[in-house]
Amino acid sequence: MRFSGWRVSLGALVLLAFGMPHLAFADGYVIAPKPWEMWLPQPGSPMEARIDHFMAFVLWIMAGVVGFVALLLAYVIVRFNAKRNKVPSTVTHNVVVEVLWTVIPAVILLVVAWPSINLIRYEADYQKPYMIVKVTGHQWYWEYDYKSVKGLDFTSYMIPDDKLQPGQIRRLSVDHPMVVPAGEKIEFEITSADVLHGFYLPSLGVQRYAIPGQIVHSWTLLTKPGTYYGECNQICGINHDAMPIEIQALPMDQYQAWVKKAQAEYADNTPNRTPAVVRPALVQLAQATR
Ligand SMILES: [Cu+2]
Repeated sequence: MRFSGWRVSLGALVLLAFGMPHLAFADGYVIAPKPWEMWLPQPGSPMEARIDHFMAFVLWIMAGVVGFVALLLAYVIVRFNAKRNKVPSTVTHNVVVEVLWTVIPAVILLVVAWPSINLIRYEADYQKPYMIVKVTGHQWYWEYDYKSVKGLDFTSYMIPDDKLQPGQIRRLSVDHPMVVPAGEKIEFEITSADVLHGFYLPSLGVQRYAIPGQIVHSWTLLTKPGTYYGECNQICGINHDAMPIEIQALPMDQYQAWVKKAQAEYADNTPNRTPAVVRPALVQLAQATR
């Protein structure tokens, strides 16, 4: 059994998250970038929590290595400078030192590689999801096709700056967010209808290319009901910055109510091909340089 300790902390995280769902939801739990934010976003999924743990683990090892090398350098500069060391040493080999400086870095690499490979395996395990959403990148919007819900396939466009409502976030809020149940495993089948896009959700630890003609699998599990944001992070054309991702996680009963409503509402909202956000100045620029 790998990572039993991590599993325990994961369980604690899930317990913590589900112990207070009403509180969190009533507060309008939102993980979005903030001005001058310096650290990683709060993890919204167990995957991101594991990535954060692993990042801190490697960072501390790195800090130890950097500190040790800096101390050695300082010692050498002080102890073996030309003034204090008139006759230079002619030693060229020392078996003990050579074995140590080979074995210790190799052990450090193994210590980093083991949890790293386990994390990659965990990220790759998209099996047994509660539901599958097929995510298609278009120039320049996203399309979400709920494979387990008949007829639920809709487009998601960014709200243009001049149409923002109070509470919406500039260049992150969308007209139709992806809505999923909280606490359930969601599989993504990521693809593109035109060029390369990037399905990037920093607070959920998901970052996958959307490649035309290919399906790339990923998954998430949103621990708390709330709103989570991401962006296309693959430069995909003139409105690359206008295709954010908004995901709303609802408690299961609210999600099921949303599905009924959405099925009726989006029944004829099969993806249209009209770009909602085309900034005239940039389009003119593109035409002028064609
Ligand atoms: Cu894109």
